Amino acid sequence: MPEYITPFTRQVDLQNGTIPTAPLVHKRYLSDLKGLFHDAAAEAAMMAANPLLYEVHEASPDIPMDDGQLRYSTTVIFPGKVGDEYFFTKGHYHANGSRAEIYYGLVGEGLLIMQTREGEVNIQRMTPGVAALVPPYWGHRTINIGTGNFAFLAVYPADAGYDYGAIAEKGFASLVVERAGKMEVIPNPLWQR
Ligand code: S6P
Ligand code: ZN
Repeated sequence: MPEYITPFTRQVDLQNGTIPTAPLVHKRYLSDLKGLFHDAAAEAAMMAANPLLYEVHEASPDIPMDDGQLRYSTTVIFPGKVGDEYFFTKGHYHANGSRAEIYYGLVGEGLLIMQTREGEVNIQRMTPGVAALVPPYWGHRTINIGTGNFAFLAVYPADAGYDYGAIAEKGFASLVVERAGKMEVIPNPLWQR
């Protein structure tokens, strides 16, 4: 007999993207993303205030990390910038690189930036109702380019895992910044393959 998981549902709040009954909520502050924003001086200047950049509401943290199991969560990124760069998530590859993921836009306006380990970049716009596929082996980060919260649902294999190292070290080949009041995607001058 297989080991059965008891089915369950959780309400997702479509006003703000939270899961009010989530058993686990991660809060990520600027200090958790130290060194990731391209303007180091702007980052240092904001560090004393240490704003909350985003929350991850984990619907199913107890689902075992076994082949075939799924987990889901919502991510709520608050609006703001470090220098001219919009608030974003840390970004990761899946430690188990062959694992894909689905994102579904819930609230606000964002971008999903993806990158292969060879440096190919792909950027998709995320708004409420947009479903995005993160295929296997693509690193991924989300960015709030709006003036309110940006939130999305993520569904992913429980054994996907997280590899934050490569992105923490090298970042993405493109940066998303605001110039003269408009969103722009520019090459990351520090990026090397
Ligand atoms: C998990 C999925 C998301 C992110 C979340 C925060 O595979 O991609 O739930 O974990 O959006 O991003 P990060 O990069 O801080 O884990
Ligand atoms: Zn992921």
